[in-house]
Amino acid sequence: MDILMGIWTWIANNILTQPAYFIGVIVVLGYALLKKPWYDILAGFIKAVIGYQILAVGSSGLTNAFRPILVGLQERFNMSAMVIDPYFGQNAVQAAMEDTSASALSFISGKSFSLVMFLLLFAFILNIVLVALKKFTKCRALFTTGHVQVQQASTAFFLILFCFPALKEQDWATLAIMTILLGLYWAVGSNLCIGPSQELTDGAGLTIAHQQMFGVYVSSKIAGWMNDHSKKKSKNVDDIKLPGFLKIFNENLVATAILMTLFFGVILVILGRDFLVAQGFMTESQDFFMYILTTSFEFAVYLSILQLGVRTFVTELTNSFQGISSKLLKGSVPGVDCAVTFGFGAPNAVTIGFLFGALGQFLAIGALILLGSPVVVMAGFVPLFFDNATIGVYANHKGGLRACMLLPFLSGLLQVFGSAIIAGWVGMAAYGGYLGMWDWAVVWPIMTGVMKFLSYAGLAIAIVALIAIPQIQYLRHKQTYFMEVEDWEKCKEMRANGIK
Ligand code: ASC
Repeated sequence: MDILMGIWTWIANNILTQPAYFIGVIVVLGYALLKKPWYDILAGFIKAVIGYQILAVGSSGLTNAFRPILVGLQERFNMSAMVIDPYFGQNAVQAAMEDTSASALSFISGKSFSLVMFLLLFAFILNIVLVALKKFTKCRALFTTGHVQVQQASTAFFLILFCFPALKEQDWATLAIMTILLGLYWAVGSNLCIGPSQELTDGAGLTIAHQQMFGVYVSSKIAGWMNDHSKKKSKNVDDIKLPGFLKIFNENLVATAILMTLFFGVILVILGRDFLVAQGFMTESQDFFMYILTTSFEFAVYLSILQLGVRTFVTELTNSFQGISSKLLKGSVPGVDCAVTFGFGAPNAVTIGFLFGALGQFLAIGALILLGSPVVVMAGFVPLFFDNATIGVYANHKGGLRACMLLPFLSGLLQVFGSAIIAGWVGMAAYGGYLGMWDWAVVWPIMTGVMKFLSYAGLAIAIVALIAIPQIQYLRHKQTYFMEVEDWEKCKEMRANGIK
């Protein structure tokens, strides 16, 4: 038993929760199934792992550089606010588990975090089973983003125990319920995004496995609807050619750098030089203006790194996954980090999505403060950027600039209001953080509400609703549903000829 435990801990820590190696292992397995020579397998492994590591440098570079700046706002104004960010959310769950004080939340206090890791494993196995049974379940996507799975498993653990506190001492029953809900959410959510992702990438054969899957699907549908029902179509961000001096904005690096200098410039000026020095952001001898410029430009730097990472590993993943989808899990696609989509859509849609999401979030935060809400939210960088930029990319693809502004803006509002309501209600706000991404500010709060008020009937409703989603998708596209992942060119052709 000890040996098995040791193996599981090693796999969990080194592969399952490390997307770079997870993807690397998938590439090795895929190429091996395709009977490629060993040196191709090795090269594929290296490119996949390094590509993902490059992506992670870009993404964590962005997060590490800009998260403290946003959180700084809270300290600067002595606000007691809950930060909406997946890492803060995970810490909040851990803190609630470890809290044994008088004010601790009884349903979660004293639970061990290792249960969360078991939940992750079981839910992932369920995801595989659902895909293996795709003939019946209609689920075609596998969740591979381990770091996100840890954050989600923590939050789901908290929310579900909140709904069923009587289960606190019955670990197996709790884990069974949680596994079903979370495993279904992973399989169904990533499956939902296959259609929009195949359209966006023109058949790269991947989908998103992240924290805004329902958000992306809904936004993509609304964007398409806006496009179909408006007399004047909104142009794709890529096709907008600005005149005169504005044409410098046509270039992504320039646009990002200028817009971010304005955006973070204002925030840094509000924070003030003294605060930044005192907090260790900059040194006493540094020039304030040059500091603002360098910091803001870093945004464009990390974004470029991120896109390079995507280019490095996507081809390997797509090619090797054919081995898995033809031999092991027939007709399946890998679900990957949402940042992968930044390598496909219009580059400026990333920036526009981020900025309009920020507008929505800041307005919503202002409203919470003005209304005297008991829970005040602080914008976290990860939802602000990764959710809204991703939604921007998909919205732009289906509905052009107008959708690329509107849908991230709405997302910003939902992220703040949804998180404030759920985290205030379940008690996570007291521990300083909540996951805060779209699905966790909208979909999970709804499921939590239904389960808290209707108990096991609510649980049944949530499970049936999740199971029904891919079935409905299938019924609406019976003839091309599986073709969508098996032969994208043929699928496009059939759909162009009106075959559903
Ligand atoms: C998350 C999370 C991250 C980022 C990253 C985006 O939700 O935990 O580190 O988004 O996955 O690339």
